[in-house]
Amino acid sequence: MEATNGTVQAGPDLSLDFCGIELRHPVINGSGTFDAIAARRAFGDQLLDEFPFSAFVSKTITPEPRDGNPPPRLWETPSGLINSIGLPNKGLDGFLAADLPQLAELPVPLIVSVMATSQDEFARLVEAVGNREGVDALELNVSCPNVESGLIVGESPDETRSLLRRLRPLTQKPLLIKLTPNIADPVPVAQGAEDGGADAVSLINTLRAVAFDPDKGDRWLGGGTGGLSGPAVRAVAMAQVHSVASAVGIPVVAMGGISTGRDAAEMIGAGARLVAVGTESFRDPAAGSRIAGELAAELARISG
Ligand code: RRO
Repeated sequence: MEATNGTVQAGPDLSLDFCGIELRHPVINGSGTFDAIAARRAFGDQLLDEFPFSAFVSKTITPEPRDGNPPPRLWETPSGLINSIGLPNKGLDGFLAADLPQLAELPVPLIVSVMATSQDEFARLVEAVGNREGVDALELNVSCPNVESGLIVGESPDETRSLLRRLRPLTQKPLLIKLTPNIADPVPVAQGAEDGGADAVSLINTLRAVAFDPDKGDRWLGGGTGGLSGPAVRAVAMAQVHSVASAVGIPVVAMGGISTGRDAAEMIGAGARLVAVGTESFRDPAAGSRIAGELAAELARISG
């Protein structure tokens, strides 16, 4: 198998087409869980030679800059992590000027994650980012648990369909939509997204969670509530991935506690086209490559 950076990797060929984008294996990162710009500073060009993912998903951007939530922003749970980061980012203009040129140098396709609080704002982001060279696809984040935005679009099938109908004509690039697990059933929302013209659905975002500090007599995280990720949520993600993949015709990107090739093989067996690694990358920045290697071995074993 020839990687996009020219290095030759041993093992079975896991390359695949995802929404018209050629990927060398099905393991990508979850948005906001791997800072490729900081990693390039830390590891230099070694990062480009050994990039752990087959595509890179950016941290979510918003139309205007945001500082994010006050600290503390992280709390470790048994087999999991609660975050309350609150979407700090440079805003659209800052992203286009400072981050996009650096992300476009990565040796893999780039998926830019965007979030807004109205259809007009989403449209502004999709028009500005979706027609830029170096951007291969967009992921619409309608599921962040850590910002106050009133109605979360991704909780309503009708709102989700209507958002996709508005955005679909604005770019030729594939539109992924990241779904929330914090509803009774994600299937109608996924179907609304497909109906509206989404090219793929990503799930799950984090599960709404709180850590309480009895000494303080208040919630631990500066933002109050947070989102739980890591192995603790994997069985929940599996249930939702399985039901959504059975109900829609568009590809599913599965994430939620994947930390081994076996976990990835289970999600793919349940109907996912791609898997995304998130929390595990905080422990091991090379986790994506390791999981892709383990997945190759696992799939070879299953197919006998
Ligand atoms: O920045 C965050 O706090 C955040 C986001 Br945008 C998201 O989509 N999911 C999450 O767990 N945290």
